[in-house]
Amino acid sequence: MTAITDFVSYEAQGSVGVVTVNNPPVNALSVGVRAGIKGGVEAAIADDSVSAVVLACEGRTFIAGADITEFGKPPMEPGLHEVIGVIESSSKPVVAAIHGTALGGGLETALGCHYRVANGTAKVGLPEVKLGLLPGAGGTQRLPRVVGIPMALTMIAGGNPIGAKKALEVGLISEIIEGDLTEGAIAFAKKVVAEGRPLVKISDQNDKLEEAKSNPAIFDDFRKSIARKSRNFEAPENCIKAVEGSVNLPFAEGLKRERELFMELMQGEQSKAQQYFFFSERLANKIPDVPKDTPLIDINTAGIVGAGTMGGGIAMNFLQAGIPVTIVETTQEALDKGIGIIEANYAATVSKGRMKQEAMDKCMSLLTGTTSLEDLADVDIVIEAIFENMDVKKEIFGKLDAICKDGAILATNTSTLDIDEIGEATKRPEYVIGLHFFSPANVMKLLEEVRTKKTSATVMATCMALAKRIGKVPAMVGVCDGFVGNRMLAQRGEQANKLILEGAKLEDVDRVLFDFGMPMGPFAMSDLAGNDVGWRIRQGRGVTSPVADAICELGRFGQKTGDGYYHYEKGSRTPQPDPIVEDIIVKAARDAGINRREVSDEEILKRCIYPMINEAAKILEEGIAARASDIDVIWVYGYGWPIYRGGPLRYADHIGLENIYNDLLKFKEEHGDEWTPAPLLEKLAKEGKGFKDL
Ligand code: 3H9
Repeated sequence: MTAITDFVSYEAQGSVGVVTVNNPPVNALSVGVRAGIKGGVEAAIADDSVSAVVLACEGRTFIAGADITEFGKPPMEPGLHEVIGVIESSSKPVVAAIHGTALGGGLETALGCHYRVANGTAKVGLPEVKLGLLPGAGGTQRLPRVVGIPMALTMIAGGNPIGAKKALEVGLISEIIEGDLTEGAIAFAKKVVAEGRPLVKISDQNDKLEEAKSNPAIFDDFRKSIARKSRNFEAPENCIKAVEGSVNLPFAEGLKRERELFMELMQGEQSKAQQYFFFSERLANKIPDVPKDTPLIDINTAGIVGAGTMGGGIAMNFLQAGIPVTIVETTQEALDKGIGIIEANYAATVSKGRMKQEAMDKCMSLLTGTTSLEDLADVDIVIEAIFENMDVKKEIFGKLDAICKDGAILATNTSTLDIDEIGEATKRPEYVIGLHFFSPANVMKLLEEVRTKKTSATVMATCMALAKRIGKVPAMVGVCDGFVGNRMLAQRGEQANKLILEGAKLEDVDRVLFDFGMPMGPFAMSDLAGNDVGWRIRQGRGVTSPVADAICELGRFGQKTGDGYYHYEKGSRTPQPDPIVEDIIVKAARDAGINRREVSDEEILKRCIYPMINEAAKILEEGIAARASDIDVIWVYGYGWPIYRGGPLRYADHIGLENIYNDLLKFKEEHGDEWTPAPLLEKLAKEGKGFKDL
């Protein structure tokens, strides 16, 4: 075996030269890998003892793409185009042997090969769009030539990978290899030589482009089909334009077009924010004071207390991950209702073709309902998901502590209560943790994990790993009112309510935040979640909010009652401004002695977002969140903050903390001390720094 570079080796195995990449963890195409593949393939071409080449990878995956850490740095030779050029123009057939995930530049490299084989669990895709980019090494020109325009558009502008079976069906790979992949790929390469099969250069193949040539509307139809999902994103449109280039331009020109469109995105703010977010999401997984090798508790079974909307949604995550769940309710009626809703949710997914009936049956078979807490004696983790009442929660945790086996984790889904206090209701406070799921719990990706002063490292590490297993993105925070997400949200809600009293129309507040990129504004969101939820919390705390309370007093709880801040026609979710609500606002303003005025969109945006940023600075100072980027993860995955703005604190850095600080001072002058800049924000602003420098 010859080492070509530190990351790539070459070995002739009989008549086949094998080029092997070994750059853990994901074989990203750093410069050493690029140089190694180029050198390896050149060595094979020069090696008279071999008549074909296999490109394979060590470790858990084939090449998962360009090395994202190299982005933004000066380019280093050889570029990926050059490497792929050497492969494609090789005089000996090159076969890519794919396992794990061939993604981005990894798939583009494989598309430069004359043939591709994969094992049965492999996935292939071009996810660059998720980094705010497009495939920049020929992917937008080669993929359409293999799978046709409609599928290429879906894969490139959508970014989701496909499995080996599908890849075989559409001709993206030639064979699925059973058994040892490299051996299978070598045998395949020998077959190519023995049968005198051609050196398939995808760049020469144009047949699959014909359909789009005769039907150019295919692109606009596709644009329309993704318009809602891709709102405000720049990358999907550039992806479409690049694929259009594959149809309208010769291959070499198409590559140039792809390059231009790629560079446009690479230099833009959206892609930088999305790349930042990629690493932030992975960083959030690591808790600074919990060592990487902390032993984990085996989680093979889960118990859930409460089969309401949250409990049911939480249960679904575990069931889909193949973890048996015992769900507890106080009455058989409530239990049947809760289980019925879980079943109906799955059935709806099956009917939309997004889940197989067998998968649903498997999930339902893992679910056991009971009205007895005692049935949780043997589970490895319990998640309590009942209504927000400290006394009741403490009583339940006391009981669970007595019932559950030693070493079982006791978690609460509370979004408001002091989990330190809940932990003290047990004799095992180090096993108590908050697992705050976001509604709908089976859909939203965020899991805000809340450590108490006593939660053990093992419990934290276990819950971080568990989150990944059940398809969630975790971020660890500390105990405070509202934790991180809702504490910041409360600041926004307060300003939104003040703005409508001062004269802003509530539909304008919602529009400004929607246009900024949020899925909806605060009032539409409240109508969706149920205005009664906040009303109950306010009543419990003895606080009032004139407009919100007046709306609830009229039974306007939101979409579920057909009226809230907006009116909703029967069966419709479209909010319609309602004069009754405008009257309520005008009256409340008059009662409070507020002179209403025109409020600009700019003021709405700043007044809603800057107090969140200010609050986040306090959260960081208090150590409630370990990193600014964790807060960004919480807002993107828990509240739909637009990922192309990276998160509230990345956005703050983009605007500049000095600018935000000056605006806070201006608002303080106009509206009072609640606008006092947080000391951390003030310090960073004065030092000309950002949250990124913490
Ligand atoms: C591209 O290819 C552009 C080209 O078209 C054009 C070029 C001209 N680079 O996710 P994990 C790190 S754009 C550098 O926890 P998993 C990651 O940060 C690229 N590092 O593992 C983490 O580090 P750490 C297109 C990378 O098993 C560690 O690897 N490709 C890269 O859950 C493990 O990652 C993509 O967008 C990278 N490309 O998932 C694929 N990828 O341990 C991006 C990962 O220090 N990657 N790392 O936290 C993924 O989707 C997932 O990582 C993957 C593995 C599915 C591969």
